[in-house]
Amino acid sequence: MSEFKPLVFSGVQPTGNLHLGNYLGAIRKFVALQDNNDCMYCVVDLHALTAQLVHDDMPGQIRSITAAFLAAGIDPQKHIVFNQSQVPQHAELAWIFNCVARMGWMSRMTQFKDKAGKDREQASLGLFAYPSLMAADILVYRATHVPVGDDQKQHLELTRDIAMKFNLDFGDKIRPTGLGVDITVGNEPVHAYFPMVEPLIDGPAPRVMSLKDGSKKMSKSDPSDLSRVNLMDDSDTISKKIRKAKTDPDALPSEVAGLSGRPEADNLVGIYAALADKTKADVLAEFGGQQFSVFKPALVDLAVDVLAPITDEMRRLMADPGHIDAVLRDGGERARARAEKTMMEVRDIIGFVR
Ligand code: AQP
Repeated sequence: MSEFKPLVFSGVQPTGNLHLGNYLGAIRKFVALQDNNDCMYCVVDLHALTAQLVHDDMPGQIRSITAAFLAAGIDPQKHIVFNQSQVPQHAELAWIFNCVARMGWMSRMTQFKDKAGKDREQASLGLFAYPSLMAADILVYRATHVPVGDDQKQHLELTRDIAMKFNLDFGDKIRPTGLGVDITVGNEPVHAYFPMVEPLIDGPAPRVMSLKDGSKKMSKSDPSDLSRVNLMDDSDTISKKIRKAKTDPDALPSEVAGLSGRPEADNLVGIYAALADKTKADVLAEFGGQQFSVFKPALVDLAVDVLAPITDEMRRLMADPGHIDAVLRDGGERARARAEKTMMEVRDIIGFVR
């Protein structure tokens, strides 16, 4: 093989209502990428156990994320849509990566620190090892590109570190198999089995912030429902949340530089730009000098225009769980075949007898 075959992979946890941050940071990009790429989109249900072990309605949560993928426009026939627990090879590779990753690397993960809170002794081992499973999710398909929100950037850097250490540690074993690819990392030539993944984080809203506090990420686990627009919110609720969103008293600036030091204004302009497929500069060219009393209703109209068809389609799909399960079963079967191919090679590289 002379180079890695391009492949897009990403996942979303079934841990609650999807919100505008998940949509703009991840799902909208998934849809855009499917025109020119081979894509795999995964409901990462094993990861959901790190947030909370027992879920009231795990099947419903998995189906609702799948419905969001389909309602947003992902084609499960051309691409692969599946849930992680149907492909046990993710967990197998994660164990190997647990042995590759170093405690020091994992201890630096800010998401673990945020989610574990003050009482780290009580955090689960799974929460600590989460990024190692995420690396396995991606690399079990030797995926090359990963669309995610900005909050996942550090985990993707760790994925590269894990891939690099595996490639270097097993370099002498990879070469005779003929399975590796000659790549250059920095100035160093490496014979790599696993690719160095490229994060796809760009766009005007890589980190959508809370509607109540421009310094906090919009998040499923925020106790205030007013902090986020959920994909299942109806038009009145979207309108109420955006009208109540925190802002400052000044008019919008005409230049992007004028947004600095104004996190709430910056966030709303970023959301508008992402929903309209424009840049922040375009949005400010239209609304610069206007008060939020003018901008917010325009943002409400745009958000409702974009989200309402997705919400309606999600509701329609959720009414037919049998169809969603069939999509996941079909995707799971195709994903397992790809993952098993990688794992046969990895087992040979390591030297497990089979
Ligand atoms: N606020 C955000 N802005 C942009 N992208 C975001 N993502 C999440 N929040 C934002 C992206 O959505 C994808 C799926 O995320 P996830 O559900 O797997 O996990 P998460 O990042 O932990 O999401 P939440 O909503 O913030 O959940 P909690 O509250 O449980 O932590 C990822 O690509 C993520 O970057």
